[in-house]
Amino acid sequence: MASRRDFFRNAGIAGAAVAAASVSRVALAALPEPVIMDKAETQPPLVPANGRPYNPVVTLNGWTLPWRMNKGVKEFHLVAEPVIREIAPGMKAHLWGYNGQSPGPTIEVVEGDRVRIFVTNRLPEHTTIHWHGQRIPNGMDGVGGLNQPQIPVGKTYVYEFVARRPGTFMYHPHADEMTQMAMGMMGFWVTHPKGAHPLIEAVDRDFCFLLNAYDIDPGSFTPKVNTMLDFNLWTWNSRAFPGIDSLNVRLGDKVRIRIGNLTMTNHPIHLHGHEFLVTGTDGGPTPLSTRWYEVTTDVAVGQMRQIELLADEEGDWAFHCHKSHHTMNAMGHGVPTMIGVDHREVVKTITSLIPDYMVMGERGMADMGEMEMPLPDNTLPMMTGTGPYGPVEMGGMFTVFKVRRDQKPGDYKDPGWYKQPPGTQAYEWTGPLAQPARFKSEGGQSMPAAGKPAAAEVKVRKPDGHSGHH
Ligand SMILES: [Cu+2]
Repeated sequence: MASRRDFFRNAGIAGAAVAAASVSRVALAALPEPVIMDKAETQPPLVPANGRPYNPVVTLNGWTLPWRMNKGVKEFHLVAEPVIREIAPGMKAHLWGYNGQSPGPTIEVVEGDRVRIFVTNRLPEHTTIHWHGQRIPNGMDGVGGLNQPQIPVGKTYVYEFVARRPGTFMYHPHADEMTQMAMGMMGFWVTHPKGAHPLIEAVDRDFCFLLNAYDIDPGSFTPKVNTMLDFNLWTWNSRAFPGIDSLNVRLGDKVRIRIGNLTMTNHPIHLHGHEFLVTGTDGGPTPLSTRWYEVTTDVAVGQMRQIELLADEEGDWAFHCHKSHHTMNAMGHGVPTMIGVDHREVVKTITSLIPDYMVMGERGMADMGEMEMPLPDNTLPMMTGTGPYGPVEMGGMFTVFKVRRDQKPGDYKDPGWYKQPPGTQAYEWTGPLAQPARFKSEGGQSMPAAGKPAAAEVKVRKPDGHSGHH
């Protein structure tokens, strides 16, 4: 164990790849020693120590797997194994992943590289790895039973191919897929272009992460693997807000963000304060004629999107999935809308019967962000996080894109909260309020209401507690 830890200290934390010189001839004949990560924080970019040069990516709350160069072949060692992943401070999940974390480490290579990946199976069942999006020999495609036998428990298989196409890819099992992906088995893959590429621009910062989702009951540790759509934790690289690190850039940086979706629903990913171009998919770089500016791009199931922008507006800009229930953490379902219902008296009665009963949302749900209900062990508040001006009332797929004038080139550290210059922040109006002008007829001038319909309100509540459609 000690040697593995030393190896990791030298290779991973120092941010340097494993140089061929550091590995003995004897070791080269054997498997590359697996590098294990024990942290969930964003690790610094892994600057390549050998092979063709490239500008490395930064994996949000993740890391890049070091390799060894063996006679011109880049050798990686992935270990599929049970892991404990911190989803956010206060909640840990028992997942399956690779090399100590879920998702597994990012693999970065260069177009034309010959790559050899040793995959050791330390799971309690068989597995495989599929290299999503890549051009590879059919026998390396990793569909268990179709392209290869499953990798049995305790065995190591070798995948070897040339990374033919530059772009943004991912990897995941193609064996007992629903279970293994629900448990967190996945990772990112970036193939950098060999030299200048007409459709791939050089950028100052290059981020990547996977969209994933879990169904973990509050108070428990292991995802339910038979859930089809009703997940309750919406995560980026198996982290939920406020556990997702911010993306920290320098004013004027060209920024690329690569996103892959391995959940079972689509995610409209939205950035504040800037416009971006979709410059690539898992099919490769997009032709210039197909690019237009967006502030939201939908990433469908099994898709990857690569976006690029000029970070030319200073500030703390929200960056999140635009499905509002994806910026919330686990909550009880079937909670009725209580806005406008004053149930203070009712509560007294109910509390005498059910001591833990709690009223939710009679003035909207913002109370939840402020109060943070008492929680069972090992879960996250539904809405949480505190910014410089109060509760942020978020969860799940939410973080902050921080643009700073004084961020040093190559410095990915969190610069803290942005201080808006005086006179550039929304403020309270304290003058008199004018009465709004109103139309006299309710139907408008061209179509006045003929007669008022009788006021009626229908609420359907089924006996099992699920509300019907209103
Ligand atoms: Cu979403």
